[in-house]
Amino acid sequence: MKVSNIVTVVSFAPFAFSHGGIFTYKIDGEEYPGNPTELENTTWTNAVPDPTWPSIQRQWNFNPVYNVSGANITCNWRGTPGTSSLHATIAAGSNITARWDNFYSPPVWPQYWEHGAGPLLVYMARCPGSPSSCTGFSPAGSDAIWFKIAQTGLKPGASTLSDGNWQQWDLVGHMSSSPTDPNRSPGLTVTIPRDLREGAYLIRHEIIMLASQPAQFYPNCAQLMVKGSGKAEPESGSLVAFPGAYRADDPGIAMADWSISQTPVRDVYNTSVYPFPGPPVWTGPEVFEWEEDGARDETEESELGDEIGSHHSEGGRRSV
Ligand SMILES: [Cu+2]
Repeated sequence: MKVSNIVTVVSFAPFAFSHGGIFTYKIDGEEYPGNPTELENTTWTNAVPDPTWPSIQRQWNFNPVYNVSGANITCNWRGTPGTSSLHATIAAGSNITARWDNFYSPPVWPQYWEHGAGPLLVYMARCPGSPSSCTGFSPAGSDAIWFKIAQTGLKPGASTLSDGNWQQWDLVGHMSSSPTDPNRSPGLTVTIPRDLREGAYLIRHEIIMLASQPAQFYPNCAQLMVKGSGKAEPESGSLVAFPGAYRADDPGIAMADWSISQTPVRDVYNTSVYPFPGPPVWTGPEVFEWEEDGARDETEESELGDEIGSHHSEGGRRSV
């Protein structure tokens, strides 16, 4: 009896422990801890967010979301702010870095993400009011308020959809095999559009895990107070609702399958193009001028976030 219990636990552990989410955000060198309390205080399968935890992050659950039409696709479960609802101040044009953890217990530093195959996508939504505030605001599927600011899929030169060919693998997961390497999981850095009108915004990071049927979605939301003199707001064609932005039969979602990492690679995964779900990336009204007159190169930093935004802005295709 005892032996069979142990065997069960050991064989189940890799699946039970290979989920997770964002555990920290970094802006201008300042660290904003996420809301991991539910993972430390309760069992893995019965996680309950602690609403008293002060954080910029919305409450969330460690398990993946499977239903693109359900309420949890918006900002995970519960997706609501805690009683201490904080906003992190960030200047338009600045970078924010998110780092993921699979919440192995005991925690292993540096933390990293277990999955490899699938894209990373980042959205923002302006919260209502004047001045706008995200406290108490929970967007619904009827609110077409989300715009995509960045997405990244396959690594340059990748020719199949196997695990190690994705940016997910390097940025948030397995870049270094040494557990003590501080660069093991550098996180995902993106730039807030530099002309974005100031105000309170939700930022929604999302990992889609494609080595599963159906696909697994890991959305995490956090509250930002964007400062700046810009006046830009995304046009309606760039705005989508969650739920609503995705369909289970979108090509980049429907392709999900456990066999994605198997060799030999199935024909359908023998490709250098990943069809991102959702709208095109919106980085502000000037992006096309910059590309035409070449000034973009002078004004853009070489930050990863800009690369992600600009290289993937045309119809969601990797254009490296
Ligand atoms: Cu998982």
